[in-house]
Amino acid sequence: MSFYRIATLALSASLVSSLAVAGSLTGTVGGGRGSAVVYVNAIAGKTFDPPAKHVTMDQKNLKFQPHVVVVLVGSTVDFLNGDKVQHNIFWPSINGNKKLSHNMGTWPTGEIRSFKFTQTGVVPLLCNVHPEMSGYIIVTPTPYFAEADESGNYKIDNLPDGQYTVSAWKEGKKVVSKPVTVSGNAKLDFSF
Ligand SMILES: [Cu+2]
Repeated sequence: MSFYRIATLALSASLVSSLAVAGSLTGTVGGGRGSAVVYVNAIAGKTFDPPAKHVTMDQKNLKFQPHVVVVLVGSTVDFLNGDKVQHNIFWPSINGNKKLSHNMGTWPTGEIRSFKFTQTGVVPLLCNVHPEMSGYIIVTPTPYFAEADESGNYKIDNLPDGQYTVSAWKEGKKVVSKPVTVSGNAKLDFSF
């Protein structure tokens, strides 16, 4: 095979990879302070296995840490009490559905209680020992999610080309959803 033939083949291969069937979805979540999460809703014909590894939500210095945890539906969250005092965890609803409320109980330092989240949506975490404590679990339908940074920028990588509904959650606000067509890299902004 000639050098040119090999070079041509290499060039075609790189063209193919640059015409990748996936890209990044980027944008901003505007509307003031507070945590924000952006996630892709269903991807037709695809299901996603939740990670075997548990995600930890700590209660430390009388705060949920981190303030927001985002997990794929089916994931298990380990709720750790990292403080020297007892904490409780309960949520009054999931996605506003009070039938999905749950009280995990109250437990001492160093102990973990786990919960597998099988419903998608916003889980507002509270502690009935410390009414000022607040945190969130955001349970997403796909692994294509991102938290916005302090400036409101978000980036979801390796999103396959396609047409999706993308949702944004911002603390204290109702979830906003928008359609987007992804072909390579795409942009989508949200404002609250
Ligand atoms: Cu507490």
